[in-house]
Amino acid sequence: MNSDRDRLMQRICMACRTALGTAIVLAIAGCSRTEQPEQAREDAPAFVERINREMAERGHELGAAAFTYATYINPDTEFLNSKANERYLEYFSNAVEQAKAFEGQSLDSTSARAIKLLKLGVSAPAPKDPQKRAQLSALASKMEGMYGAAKYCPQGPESCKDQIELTQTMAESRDYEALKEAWSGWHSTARPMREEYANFVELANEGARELGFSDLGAMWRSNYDMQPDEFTQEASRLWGQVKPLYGALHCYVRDRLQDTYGEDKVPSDKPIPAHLLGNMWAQQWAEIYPLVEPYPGVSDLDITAALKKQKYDAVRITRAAESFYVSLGFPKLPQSFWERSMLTKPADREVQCHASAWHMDANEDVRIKQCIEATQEELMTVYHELGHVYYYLAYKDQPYLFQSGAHDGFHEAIGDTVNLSMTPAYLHEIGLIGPVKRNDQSTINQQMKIALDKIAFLPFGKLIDEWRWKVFSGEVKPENYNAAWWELREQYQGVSAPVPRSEEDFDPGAKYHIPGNTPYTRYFLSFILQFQFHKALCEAAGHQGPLHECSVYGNEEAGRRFREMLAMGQSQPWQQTLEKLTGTREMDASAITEYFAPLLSWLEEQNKGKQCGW
Ligand code: X8Z
Ligand code: ZN
Repeated sequence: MNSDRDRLMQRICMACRTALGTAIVLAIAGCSRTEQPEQAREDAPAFVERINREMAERGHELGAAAFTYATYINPDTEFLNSKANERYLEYFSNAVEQAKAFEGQSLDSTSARAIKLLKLGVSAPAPKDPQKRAQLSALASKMEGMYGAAKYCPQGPESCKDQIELTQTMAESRDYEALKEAWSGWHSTARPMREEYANFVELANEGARELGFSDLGAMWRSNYDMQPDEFTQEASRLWGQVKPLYGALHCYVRDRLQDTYGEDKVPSDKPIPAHLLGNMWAQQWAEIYPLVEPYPGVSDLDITAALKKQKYDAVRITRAAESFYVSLGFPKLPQSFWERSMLTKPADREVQCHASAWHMDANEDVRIKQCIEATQEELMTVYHELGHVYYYLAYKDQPYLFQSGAHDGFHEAIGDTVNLSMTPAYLHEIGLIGPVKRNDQSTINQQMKIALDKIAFLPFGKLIDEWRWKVFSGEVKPENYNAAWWELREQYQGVSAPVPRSEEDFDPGAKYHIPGNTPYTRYFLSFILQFQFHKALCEAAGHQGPLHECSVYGNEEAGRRFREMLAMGQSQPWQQTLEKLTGTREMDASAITEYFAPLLSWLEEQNKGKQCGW
């Protein structure tokens, strides 16, 4: 999972002890006029100070239960995780209740911000009713485990394939039918989650309403230092800015897939069948690079082959990522990181393989959990996860309620910003590819490879929460879950289901962040922001020349500026934090457009006279 969600979970946890304390104190207060409850005497700074302390402690407890569950899925850890969550949620409800004492008062700005963030501190708030809270926690825990342990077993238990194997088929196979089977097989594993999910939505929505939000989607949209409706507009505006880039890529890729699979399988003017793009969710397409390579034979960009040839294992990959951050002046990872992280998939137990970074103790106990394989995709993901880890370490001295990304898109963008500096020159420097020939053709090849991840992702990043926002608001009801999902997939991504779908299916549940209840707009924002960060860091490093050639590897000044931003955490509105690094207060697609300028004009040339769109 990602960092912020962990943080949210941690925040949920932390509320417990105070909750109990409060309950007792208030009871005493009720029967004695002379004794004032401790909290009643607290001013806002003292309240915030106490909550910060308590939450850090409770977050530690929840984090321990959640990490244990994620790295050893079984009925006992599911139960313990659910109980820990329940306790955290109880604390959280009580803390929010206590914070109401300060409503309408004029507070110092730090306390006011902390109290506002406290209220937004969980991704699924529970109703006050203890029974419903228990149900919500149990459902969340159960869905997480179902996803982690899911397998497709076409012919009995001997034939089972897990997500890693099916993902590999999606990446490597070029056989239409084999791809279709892997796709359908994995998606069939989500069917049993449908009912749980619908119940979960009911309960979490009720919790959000009790907190004063119109539904859980509105609560999620409230964490961006602007009104939730404004944020919806903002996200649409950004999508509008990048939509033409996606349209151009889609048009070219569809054409090339037609060359591979034939016009009957990939018709012009129609959405692309979702199983042909090298990825289970068609979210990032780099795996089909060999099918769409603009100038075959011009450049060697096969990092996966190099990793395998050089016998890179999980630790060595993680050390390589650490070295990048250290080159920017970040510290070495603490010894406990190496001792407590899960870097490979254990052979003897079920785990949640979806990569995640963890901040266990609000201090230096940081970890990642990933089933690292020697592939380019996994390599990039390790650098991504360490971005979260270095954010945690950079803001560890902030009060607990400010220990978060400036907004959640910032958290997701740190490691990806580093990914943008992993240029052919850098990869050559660390010995993963041969010397770099820099010419127009190799530039287009290189840009294509990156665009298959970065541009292809944008509509996917946008639509996941569009679906959830509709689900939470009640616009999409359980009986339309799947149809609404495919409507958005077609509309935004221009992809279609490879086999007929019905409301027996629950395709959203086949994507980790739905059963994991991790908000997803963060990634959409990140994929725009990371180019803004990259540009700012390149300027700080004094880079001359096109943006796509810049790597800040080894540049201390860029590192200093980066750390300065990370250290602020969520202590001030993100606009201020963004301005400090980039000079602007707005998220904006001009940097991503600048970065891909060579590819874009090339694509326009290729697409001339073609029927683009779907
Ligand atoms: O979930 C992730 C990270 C963990 S925060 C591996 N990502 C999204 C996804 O895989 O769907 C990174 C890119 C988008
Ligand atoms: Zn992440």
